Amino acid sequence: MGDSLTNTAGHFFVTGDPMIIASDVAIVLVSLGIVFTLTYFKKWKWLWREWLTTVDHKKIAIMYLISAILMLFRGGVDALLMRTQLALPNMKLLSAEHYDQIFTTHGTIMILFMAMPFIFAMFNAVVPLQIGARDVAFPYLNAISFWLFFFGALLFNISFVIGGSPDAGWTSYPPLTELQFDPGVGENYYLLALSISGIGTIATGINFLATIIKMRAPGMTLMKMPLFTWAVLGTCIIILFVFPVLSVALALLLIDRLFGAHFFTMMYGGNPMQFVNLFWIWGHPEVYIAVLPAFGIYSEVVSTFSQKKIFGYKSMVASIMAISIIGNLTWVHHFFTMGAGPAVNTFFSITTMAVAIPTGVKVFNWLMTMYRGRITLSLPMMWVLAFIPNFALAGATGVWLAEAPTDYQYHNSYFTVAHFHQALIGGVVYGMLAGMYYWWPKMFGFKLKEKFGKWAFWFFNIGFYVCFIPQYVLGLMGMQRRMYTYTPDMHWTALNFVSTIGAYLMGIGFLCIAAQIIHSLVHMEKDLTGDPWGGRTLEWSLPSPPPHYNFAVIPQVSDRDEWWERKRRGEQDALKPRPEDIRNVHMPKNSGVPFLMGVCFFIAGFGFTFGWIAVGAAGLLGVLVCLAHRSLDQHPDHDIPADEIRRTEAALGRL
Ligand code: HEM
Ligand SMILES: [Cu+2]
Repeated sequence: MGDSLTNTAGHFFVTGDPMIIASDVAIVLVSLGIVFTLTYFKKWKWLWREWLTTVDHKKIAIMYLISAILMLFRGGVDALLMRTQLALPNMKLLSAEHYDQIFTTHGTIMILFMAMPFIFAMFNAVVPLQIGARDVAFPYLNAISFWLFFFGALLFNISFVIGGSPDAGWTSYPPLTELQFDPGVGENYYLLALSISGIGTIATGINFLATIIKMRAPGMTLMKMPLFTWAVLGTCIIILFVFPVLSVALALLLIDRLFGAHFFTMMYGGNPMQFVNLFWIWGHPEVYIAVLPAFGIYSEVVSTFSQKKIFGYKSMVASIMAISIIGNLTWVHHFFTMGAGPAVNTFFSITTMAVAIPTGVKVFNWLMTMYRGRITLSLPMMWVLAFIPNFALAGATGVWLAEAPTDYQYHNSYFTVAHFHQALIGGVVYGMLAGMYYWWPKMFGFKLKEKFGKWAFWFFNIGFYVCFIPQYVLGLMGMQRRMYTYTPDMHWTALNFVSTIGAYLMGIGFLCIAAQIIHSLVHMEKDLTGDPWGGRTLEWSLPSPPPHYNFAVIPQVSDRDEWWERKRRGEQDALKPRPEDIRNVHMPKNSGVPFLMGVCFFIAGFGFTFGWIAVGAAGLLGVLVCLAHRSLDQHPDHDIPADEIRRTEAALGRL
C-alpha cells in the first residue's frame, strides 16, 4: 500500500531532477509568501474587490501586463537553459528528454502566454480610451476572457511539477503526439490549456470588434480612427477567422488521445498531415495577430515622437487590411516539404512573398513620418528605431524561406529558428515594449525612469544580434533545430558559444527592465499632466490613470488626431466636461463569477488531463452553473450618480 502510494505520487508529482525539486520548493515558498503578505497587510478583501472581480478594462489591462511579464520571465529562463546546454558540444546540463520539454514549453509560453496577453494588455489599456468609450462592448465577457487566459496559463505551467511537461514541440504534431507514442499527461496539458485560453481569445476578438464597430465617440468615422485601433480591428478579424480552427484541431487531437478516435493516426483513415494543415491555418496568421498590434503601436509612437501626422494614413489602413487578408493565405509555407506538389507550393510561395508588399508600405510610411520630424529619442521611440532594421532583416530572410525549392534546405534548420525569433522579438517584443513604455504613464499614473531602461535597451539589442545572427550561419552549416547537443567535429562550437553569450546579454536586458520598474516605483514621479509625451489621440486628453468611467462626458470628434488638433487650436479645454453636461453614468457591476468560471475551467482541464472524466465533467458543470447565474442576473449594471461624477472630476481638477 505504502509502496503503491509513493509510486502514484512519483508519477503525479514530477520528481528526480534537482531543478524540478528546486522549483517545487520555490513554488511552495512563493505561494506561502504571497498568502502571508496578503494576510499580514489585510489585503485579501482588496484583492478580491479591486482585482479578482473587476470588469474594468483598465484593470484587466494591468493584470494581462503583469502576467505577460511573468511569462516572459519563465519563457526566458527556458531559453537560457537551452542556450546554456548548447553553448558547448556534448554538454550534460539537460537530457534529451528534458530539452524536448523545454523547447516545447518555451515556444508555447512565448506565443500563447506571453505575446497574446501582452497584446491584450495593450488592447485593454488603450482601445476604449482611444475611441472615447467608457469600457469595451462586453465588460463581463472581457473579465471571462482574462480568467480563461489566466487559468489556461496556470494549467500549462503546473505541468512542470505535476505530471510532467509536454515535449512534442509547440506545434504538437501527430503521430508523435498520439497516445501511443506520447503516453504521459504532458500533451493533454498542452491541448487543454490551449483550448481553455483559446475560448478566451475568441471572446476577446468578438469583444473588441464589437467595441470598435459600435462604441466610437460621435464623429469618429472609421477613417478618423487612430491607427492602433485600426490594427486591433485587423487583429480581431484574423482572430475570428483562425482561432476556431486551432480549437477544432486541438479538440480532435484530444479526442484521439482521450477517447481513442483516429482523426490523426495512420489507422482507419486518419491523416496526421491534416493536423499540420489545421495547426498552421491558425499558426501563420497567429504571427500577424501578434505583430499587427505592434505595428499599430509603432504608428502611434512614430507620429507622437516625430510630432507629425502619420505619413500615408490611408495606405496604412489599407495595408493593415491587406495583411489581415493575405496573412490567412500563406500557411502552407510551414510545410513545403510535405510535398503537396509544385502548383500548391507555388501558390503559397507567391502569397507569402506578397505579404512583404503591405509590410514594406508600412515601413516606408514610418520612415517618411520621421523624415523632417522633430524627433525625441525617448524609450518608446528608441524601440521603434531598433525595430525597423531588425524587422527588415526578418522580412528579407522570410522571403528566402518563402521560396519553396530553397526552403527544402532551410526547413527545420537554425536558419529558421533565427528568422522566426527575429520576427517575434524584433517585431512583437520590441513593439510591446514600445507600447508598454508609451502607455505606462496612462495605465499607472507615473512614468518609467529612463536610466535602467536605456541599459535594458542596449543590452537587449546588442544581445539580440549576438544571439541570432550566428544562428543563421549555423543553419546554413547544417545545424538542425530541436537538437539537444552536438559533437565538436561539426565545427559549430564557436558560433553556438557566441549565440549563448547573446542570449545572456538579453537576459541582463530583461533584468534591467525589472530594475527600471522597481526603481520607478520607489522613486515615483507622478504624471499630473495626463499627457506626458505630447500625445495626439483621445487617451491623452484624460488624467493618468483615467477615472473608473473614463469620460465624464463623451467627446465629440471631428478630426484624426483629435487631441493634437484641439491643442493646436488652443481648444483643449473643450474636451473637459462642463458641469451641466454631466449625467448619470451607466456602468457594469463587478462580479466574481468570471473568476469562478476560470476556476471551474481549470478543474475541468486538470481532470481531463489525467483522464479523470468525473472531475472533468464536474468542472464543466460548474461552468454551466456560472453561465446560468449570469443569464438569470437581472441587474448586472448600475448608475454612477452625476453628483459623484462631478465630485470626482472636481478632485481631478477638471471642472
Ligand atoms: C529572449 C530571447 C530568446 C531566446 C534566447 C530564445 C531561444 C530559443 C531556443 C534556444 C529555442 C530552441 C531552438 C531549438 O532547439 O530548436 C527556441 C525555440 C522557440 N522560440 Fe525562442 N528564444 C527567445 C525568445 C522567444 C520569443 C520572444 C518567442 C515568441 C514570441 C520565441 C518563440 C520560440 C518558438 C515558437 C520556438 C520553437 C519551439 C519549438 O521548436 O517547438 N522565443 N528559442
Ligand atoms: Cu508562416
